[in-house]
Amino acid sequence: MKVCVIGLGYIGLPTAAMFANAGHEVLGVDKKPQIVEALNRGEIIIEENGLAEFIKAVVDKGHLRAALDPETSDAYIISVPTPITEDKKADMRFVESATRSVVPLLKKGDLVILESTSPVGTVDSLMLPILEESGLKAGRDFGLGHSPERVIPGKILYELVHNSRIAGGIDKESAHRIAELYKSFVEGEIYETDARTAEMCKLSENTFRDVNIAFANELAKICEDQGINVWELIEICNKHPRVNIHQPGPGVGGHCIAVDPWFIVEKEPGLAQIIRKSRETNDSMPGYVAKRAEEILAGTADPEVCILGATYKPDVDDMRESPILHLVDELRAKGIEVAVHDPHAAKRPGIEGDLLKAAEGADLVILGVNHKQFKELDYGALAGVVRRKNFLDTRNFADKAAVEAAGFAYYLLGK
Ligand code: SAJ
Repeated sequence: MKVCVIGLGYIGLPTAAMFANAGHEVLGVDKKPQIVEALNRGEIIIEENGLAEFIKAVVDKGHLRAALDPETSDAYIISVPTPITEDKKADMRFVESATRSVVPLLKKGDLVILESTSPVGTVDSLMLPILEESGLKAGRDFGLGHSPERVIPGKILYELVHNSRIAGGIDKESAHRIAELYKSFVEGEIYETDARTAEMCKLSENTFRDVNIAFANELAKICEDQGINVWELIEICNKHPRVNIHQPGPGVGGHCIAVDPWFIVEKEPGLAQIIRKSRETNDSMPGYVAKRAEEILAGTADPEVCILGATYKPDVDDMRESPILHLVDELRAKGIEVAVHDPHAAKRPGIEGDLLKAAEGADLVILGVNHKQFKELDYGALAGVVRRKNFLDTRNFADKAAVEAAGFAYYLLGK
């Protein structure tokens, strides 16, 4: 088939390459000329394990090329950002304009698939009326539906193939055709359903994780007050065969889990009570950590803090929506000077690549992200450059004995 993938980001690009590798003739479309030009040279401008080699191979074979605008195809896959506005509403402008760009090209027998994570009703209330401006009727003349991705950054190529997938159509025929198309590379199970269920599935999966993490964060606060170690508590609770409490931390980041629950709240503000409260609980964590830092630093003149880690999760370079950025703001608002060290994000402004430079003169070191590199820190060297030996671990990740052996006072979030 001729497949047109609109939006060549972290999801659209590998998805386009998967279809190309499966033998389809694929056109990738993006508004950014640098992405289009790079792809046509067989290159990419994002970081993802194995993606550069994979893209080069399919482009060299001539199965994948890129353009600024869509061209006549048999299937259109929309994989554009659905960001959130300041007042926590989904910004659907990119989905809308991508849908509009398909209208003049649409012909009988085509298939249009939304991949972007979107509020319930996007397919039937936003996309369908736009596409029918072509004079064609959805369902009768063309297929339409939603098939959200479920991949985790860092393992995208593996998970695109092996994860199970949802194919939600505006009718049974659309769902079935979507499933058949994705079967060209997906080895996991593909579940056929309606478009609204598919939209809600994706939102519910990420909301499940957000609510569970919020529960862990609330437990952390309760345990601190009750003289209990939350990490030990969770470990023991999770020995129960039907309990799986997630991990507390300095907050929830990324462009998915910290965003998607708001798409449910936006539609159902009266009903989505636990969901909203969970978002608020997770968003309260940077402030909570900052308050603990302030307590540890009480009485210190001109206090300085060094934070280890800036990214939204371990072992990636992605700083989008990172709770650490909020922690930095919270600390600075309290008049505390902050330096941030991150080996993965060393090239970003404000991030120090050299650990000892960042820690020089610090009165408190906060471990914010559980990067592999932070498992074997040289605490002796760290002790040599700081002003006061205080260490706050927000991830229960540092080697407490080694931290204390170097003379630091060890503090743990949730204890
Ligand atoms: N976090 C905790 N405690 C935990 C687990 C995570 O505080 O127990 C924090 C992390 O530190 C991080 C944030 O949550 O800041 C989110 O990280 P993540 O690794 O859980 O998730 P993402 O955002 O990288 O990817 C998620 C995945 N969804 C689920 O696991 C349900 C992925 O499968 C989705 O494809 C992706 O969102 C998406 O695109 O929606």
